[in-house]
Amino acid sequence: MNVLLLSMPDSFEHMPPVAIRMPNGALTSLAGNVDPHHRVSVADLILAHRHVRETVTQLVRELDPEVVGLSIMTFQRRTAGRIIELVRALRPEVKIVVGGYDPSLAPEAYEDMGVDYLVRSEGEVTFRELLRALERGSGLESIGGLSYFAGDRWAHNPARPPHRLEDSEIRKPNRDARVLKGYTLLGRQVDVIETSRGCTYDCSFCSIIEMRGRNFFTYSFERVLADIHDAYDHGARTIFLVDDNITLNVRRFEALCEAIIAAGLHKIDYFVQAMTSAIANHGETLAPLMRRAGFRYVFLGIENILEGDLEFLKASAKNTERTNGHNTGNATLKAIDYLHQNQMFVVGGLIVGSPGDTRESIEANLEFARRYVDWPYIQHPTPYPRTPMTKDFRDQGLIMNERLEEYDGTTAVVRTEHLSAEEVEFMRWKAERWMKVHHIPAALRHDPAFVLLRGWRMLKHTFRGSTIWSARGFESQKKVFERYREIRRAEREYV
Ligand code: B12
Ligand code: SF4
Repeated sequence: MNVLLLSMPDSFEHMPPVAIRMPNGALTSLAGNVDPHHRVSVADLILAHRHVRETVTQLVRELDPEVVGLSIMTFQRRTAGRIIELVRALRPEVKIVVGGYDPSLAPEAYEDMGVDYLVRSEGEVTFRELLRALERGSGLESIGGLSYFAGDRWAHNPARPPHRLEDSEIRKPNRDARVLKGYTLLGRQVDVIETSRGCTYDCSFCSIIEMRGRNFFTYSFERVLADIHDAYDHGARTIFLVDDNITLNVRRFEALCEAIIAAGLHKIDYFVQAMTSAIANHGETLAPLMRRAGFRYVFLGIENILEGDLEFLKASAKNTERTNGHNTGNATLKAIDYLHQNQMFVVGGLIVGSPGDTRESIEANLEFARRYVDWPYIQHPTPYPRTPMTKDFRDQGLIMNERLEEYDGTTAVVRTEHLSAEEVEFMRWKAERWMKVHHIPAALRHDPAFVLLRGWRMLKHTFRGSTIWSARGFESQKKVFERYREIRRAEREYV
């Protein structure tokens, strides 16, 4: 069968396509796991975000797919709906399959969107079985994790348990299936790889637990190294490890760093997400190893520096430092220190705008970011489907905005007990732009050609809404913020 897999073009403030265009790891993994006789094409629409309609039209005409699959996050739901309409208009008989976080956690939202099949949670085996059933014309009732339109109603088969990843049933991704070009992270070709799936924590803002339960399964190092080699052979010089929480097993992570060094793959730049507690409690051995293995940017899930907010986010445990088996406070500063001592950059993941937040508590977090993080990744709590936090916000009547396309993490859609959503967003926006400017010298040293050629476009993007008048102080920052929000609204019209 001819299969076309699409990821959505919608991006958010901290991943501007002018500098960052990352592949979606789910689609190449699906492509690598269908039966080999199918012809699968993968198109990451972030690579064509200004020409979505034309690109999808051309792909559907040229590739003539019988099945089109879409990978969707919640803030991309509206764009997905428009793409589904377009594909249907171009090829009315096509079978449309959706998967990813949003369809898995809000399947009911897709029942009237012109979709034929919905794959819940992990997709490799379910999608493979679905294609087999479509080819043979056999029944769908026995395919775990599948929902489908059964003539007059939607049927939801029982869930498929998370895959243990230990056998070789889930094969490596198929990167040859990609049909668009231009992946980049600050000028270097970027790719994504996975070494594990799952997490055993239960942060209230995170979708992972509802998506797959609390568990942690790992791929063998042999597979991981082969995957890194494959990404390198396809041109990647920066690799993002998309594991939900690779630092759950620190000893394994250290062994992985050693394996990367032994395999000579440490010339690549790596980017990873980590818990502060893991880095603080094991940094003495872990951080130097990470550096030697090529890790350059570490996204730290700091979430918040104030204990009250951490409790609301249910993120205290993963931010706790331990000494001789006893809790000895917040792990953040120690973790940052270990990373900096080993010449790694900290991408500071913070969340501001929880119910109890005041102007002072938000400012304390912003000041912390100014002083200690190299690249801010500050977000607002966002009520994604079925997270525990969503229920809290709804119960307290604090959700101010139901336009899901604005649920991109940097648009405040909830208010606090003390501040409006707009005020919270304004405070973050005003502070964060300047923090980003401070990282330019470091980026210049590592990627001079990119920064010299593209730096001004990145700055223009970061400061969009500003004018000569506002720079000279003749216009208030509130006015610039309003203009920025207008521009942002227009950017969201991808199709
Ligand atoms: C890595 C990651 C990123 C990377 C993305 C790299 C990339 N291009 O892939 C970065 C850091 C850039 C990122 C950014 C964002 N992310 Co993010 N990210 C993740 C993370 C940690 C892992 C996702 C991943 O790649 N998993 C590995 C792949 C193989 O698994 P998968 O995507 O789940 O796909 C499987 C199934 O879902 C299914 N499937 C998926 N698509 C499809 C399609 C079809 C047709 C089928 C059949 C099946 C299928 O099959 C796949 C294979 O089993 C998750 C989860 C987490 N623990 O936090 C969040 C997560 C996906 N991100 C999330 C969000 C909100 C964002 C941001 C909006 C803001 C933010 N919080 O950072 C931005 C937006 C990015 C953008 N487009 O601009 C949310 C999504 C919530 C939701 N309900 O939509 C998550 C769940 C985190 C959370 N807050 O809970 N993210
Ligand atoms: S530690 Fe990370 S992956 Fe695990 S539940 Fe918390 S935010 Fe999600």
